[in-house]
Amino acid sequence: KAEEGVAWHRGSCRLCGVGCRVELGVKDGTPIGLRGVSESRTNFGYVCMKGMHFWKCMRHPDRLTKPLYREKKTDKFKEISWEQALDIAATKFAEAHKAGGGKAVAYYGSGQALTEETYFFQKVMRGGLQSNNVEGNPRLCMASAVGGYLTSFGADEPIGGYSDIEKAHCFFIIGSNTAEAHPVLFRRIMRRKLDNPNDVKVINVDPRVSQTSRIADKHLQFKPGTDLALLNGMANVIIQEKLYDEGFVTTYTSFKKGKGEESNFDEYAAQVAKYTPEMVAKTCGDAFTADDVREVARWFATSKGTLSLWTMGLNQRKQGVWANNLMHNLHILTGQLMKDGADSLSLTGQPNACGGVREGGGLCHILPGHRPIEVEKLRNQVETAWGVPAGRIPEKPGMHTMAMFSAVNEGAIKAIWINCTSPVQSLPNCTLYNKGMDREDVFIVCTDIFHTLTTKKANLVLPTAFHFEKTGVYGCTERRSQLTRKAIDSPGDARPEVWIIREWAKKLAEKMNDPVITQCIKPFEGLEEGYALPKAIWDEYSQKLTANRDNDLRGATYKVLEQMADGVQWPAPTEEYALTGGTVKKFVKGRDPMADSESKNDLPYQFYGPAHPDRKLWIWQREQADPEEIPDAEYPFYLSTGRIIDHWHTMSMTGRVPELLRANPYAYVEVNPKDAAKLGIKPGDMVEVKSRRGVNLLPAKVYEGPIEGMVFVYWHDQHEDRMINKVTKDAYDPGSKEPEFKICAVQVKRV
Ligand code: MGD
Ligand code: SF4
Repeated sequence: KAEEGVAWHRGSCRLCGVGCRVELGVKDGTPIGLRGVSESRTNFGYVCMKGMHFWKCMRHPDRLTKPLYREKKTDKFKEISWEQALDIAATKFAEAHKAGGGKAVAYYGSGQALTEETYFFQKVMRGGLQSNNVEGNPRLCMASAVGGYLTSFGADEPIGGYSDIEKAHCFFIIGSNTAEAHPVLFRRIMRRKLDNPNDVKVINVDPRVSQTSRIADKHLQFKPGTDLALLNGMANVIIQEKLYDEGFVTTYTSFKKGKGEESNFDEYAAQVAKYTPEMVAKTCGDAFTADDVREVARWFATSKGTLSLWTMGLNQRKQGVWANNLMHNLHILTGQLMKDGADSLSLTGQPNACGGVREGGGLCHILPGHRPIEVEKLRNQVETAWGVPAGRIPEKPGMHTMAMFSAVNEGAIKAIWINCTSPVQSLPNCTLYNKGMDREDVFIVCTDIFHTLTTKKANLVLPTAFHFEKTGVYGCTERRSQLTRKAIDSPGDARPEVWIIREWAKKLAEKMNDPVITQCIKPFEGLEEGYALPKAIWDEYSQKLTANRDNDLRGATYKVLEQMADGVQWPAPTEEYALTGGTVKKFVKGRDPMADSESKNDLPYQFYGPAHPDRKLWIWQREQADPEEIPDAEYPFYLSTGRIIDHWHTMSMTGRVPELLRANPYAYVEVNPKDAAKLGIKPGDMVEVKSRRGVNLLPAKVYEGPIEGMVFVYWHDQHEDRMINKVTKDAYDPGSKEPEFKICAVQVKRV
């Protein structure tokens, strides 16, 4: 009876990179609930707590419903019309451009924006405003994984996907609390282990014992920042005990060192030889033994299929790309890659970091279709597709995230558009990087569904449509595109971003008297915003800019995506092929159409990734190196930060859902019982966590989670006293430019 009159609309979940298939129930135009669908091959009907509840944001009374403006950041916001709002946004960006060209304007986006939104924003920025200052929060999240895949595999692509879970015999979970950050995927891993307790091993490698460790046969805990030694040590055992796959290595592997100089197997074996199990155990803090290193190396190498999974524990590091390389090394060395149940799979944090930002051109150094910006031929391909003059896109990459907000601090960026993210809270060492946002000579536009700590620093706040209030595509960890169609109207005057971008660009073209900007939006003129407009944007991107690229999506048209309830895995060059579900195992002839069409020899595997001219997988020599900041006498503890199951990032959404807020209302600091005893800290005591950059005041949870000498804080809380990014460090990986959120040094004391 309760279901009477309820229409269920298919789509994907709004939160996290798992990409669960869901259905939104709508009755009389109002959302009434969200459910999983048992026939889904992605989540088998399961959804997690936060996934189940995000629909409650849709009719939340705090939703932004009118454009808001203030000339000065000290003024109060006033409601204005869309006409006025877009005129102001265009005037300010035109003025900034006049003053400083493309370098003075910027777009800072999100791995939660739809692909159509990211693609369209970067088109107007690059083709229209001639600016490569196009960035987004995936820089804080996935950039090291991109660097790792490109340098190890030659393409920003893993080989397999979720279907390997049910075939894996060994899980190597490192730097990932999968149980809380990717809960529905973890359920599949747990099920595999419970159904095959003796045949499946789970190894968890993490400085903190988490919910994920509970199913582990072996948990290796280590001093933060020492895991590069462990990964090299495992490679050493595998070589010493001749557990590597000689045939695979000989046929498919090259060896590299430094910045890409040639090396060979013997040199590599000699480099890792110093990482003896005994040396590794000591370097990692003596929380495990040399025999543990030997044992996990053997499990890894000899299982019938080893699947490694990781996220921010490897990525958010000063040596993030190297850590990713070392992970891939183990898979290449042992051949634990191409067979079912084996893969080296970096889990994505957000629902559309893969698909939207990485593939759609949402970072300062890449154009759509994984095209590096410096390559003239690739820039010209994009210019031709857009019908803009050759040379329109600047040849140099724009500013990466940390450089972008430093330029805001200096007033060098004069107008910035922040979409679907809240950098005031999510940047490391945020007090420093927030300063510039208060400058009156920096104009800030925010597009969001709610007020956030960032909208509070804006001049112009534009209310946007939320998930299921607009149409578009997300891409999840396993490179699967899924369409969510508009199912309900947005509240008040909130509009989809694609409409906002088009109308803004129209005014920009007028104010700058630039017909090339008009050209950028010409294919989308007059289209209705709920479906026709995003469809036209998707068509342009997928048909013109992914053709014959490693993320070829030409077959994943809206028509096909509407039929394929679980979406389509790329590459999928034709509709006919996309209707089979797409590519489940990449680089394998007969299973990946690109491997067939790009085939250069009789070998079964074709590593066609554009970054490796020799079409081989590369094993890298990478040494253990310290993080940027390590504890000393003054700041004697490691601090690490991460997610908790009930909340999403800045909590701007999940903090407004009573069920989720009640479950975890505020951040706390986890302290190891041995440290707590030394410091006289009891459960619930208020504790000061202080670094060289800032301080937090947090209740203590005394818990055998973090290794001795380390404390852990989840980063979602917005309260001034508990915003841990005031404390974290802004050091970043020199290659990926991803910040080291996972490690810094702090003082910890009871107050
Ligand atoms: P979110 O809360 O995801 O955080 O950090 P942010 O991106 O800053 O912000 C998303 C915003 O989008 C919210 O304000 C939400 O209201 C808004 N929104 C929701 N739907 C829509 C929509 O349809 N359109 C628009 N325009 N807006 C919408 C994430 C970042 O934080 C990331 S990706 C990582 S991986 C980092 N992780 C991390 C960590 O592990 N530790 C610490 N200490 N800091 C971290 N910061 C990083
Ligand atoms: Fe949504 Fe991720 Fe939860 Fe699935 S696991 S329901 S995608 S938040």
